[in-house]
Amino acid sequence: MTRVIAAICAAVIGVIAASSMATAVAAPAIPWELVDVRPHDPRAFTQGLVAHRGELLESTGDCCPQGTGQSSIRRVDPATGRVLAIRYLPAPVWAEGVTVLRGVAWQLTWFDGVAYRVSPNSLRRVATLRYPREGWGITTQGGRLVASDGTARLRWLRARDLRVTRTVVVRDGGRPVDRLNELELIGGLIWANVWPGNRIALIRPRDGAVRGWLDLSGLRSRIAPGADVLNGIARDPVTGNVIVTGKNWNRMFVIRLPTTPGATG
Ligand SMILES: [Ca+2]
Repeated sequence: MTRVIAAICAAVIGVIAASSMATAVAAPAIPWELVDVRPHDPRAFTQGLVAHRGELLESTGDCCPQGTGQSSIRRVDPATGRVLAIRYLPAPVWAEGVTVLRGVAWQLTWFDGVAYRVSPNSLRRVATLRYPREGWGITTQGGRLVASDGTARLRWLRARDLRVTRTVVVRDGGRPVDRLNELELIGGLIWANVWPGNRIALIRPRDGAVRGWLDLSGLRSRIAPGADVLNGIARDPVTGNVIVTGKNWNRMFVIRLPTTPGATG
């Protein structure tokens, strides 16, 4: 009997060990290909980027002598980088991520305690909602807004009142991935810039597991020196390619992945 119990214990320990080894494995690097290089306004201290009706919506934060001194939201031609329309936010509001849910744009602020509901056409603010935490990146998933706050945490929010309906901690191999910033839902995975750096985590929404990493440090040699960090991810709904840029980058880049990790594995 004792031997049977010992065998059962050994088996259980083995399963636990195998399980913890599986969760401890860090996500792999994912290869990417450069498809196109396009102009980008180097005065834009980019905080968020999203495609909408054939254009890009871009949110910029107030920063730095080379910036405009004011946060903005803009409509941008994705082919030429030309700013088609721009609306500035009153100083000292520091704008952050932007996304579109059911035809309505949402723009976060860093530490102003509010989020804006915005018309994506006129760029006018149509409502100001309380947002009691730091705003960093924002995207959508499953009919909800999903926001980062500079930690490893992602929050799902219902659009009506920005109430938090779900929270996950993003982990790679069991370790929290801190400083998640700009977000984009692509192929069922949430892509997240990790600030400050050149890497993007591909995150499974169900449990926050990182499924792969993009290392975009190779793009830095293609932009004007002195620019700030990578920040800005938008999926082109027509081609399925991804547009990335950065804070004060003079270029934006169209990339594609030859293979993508699944969201369900
Ligand atoms: Ca985005």
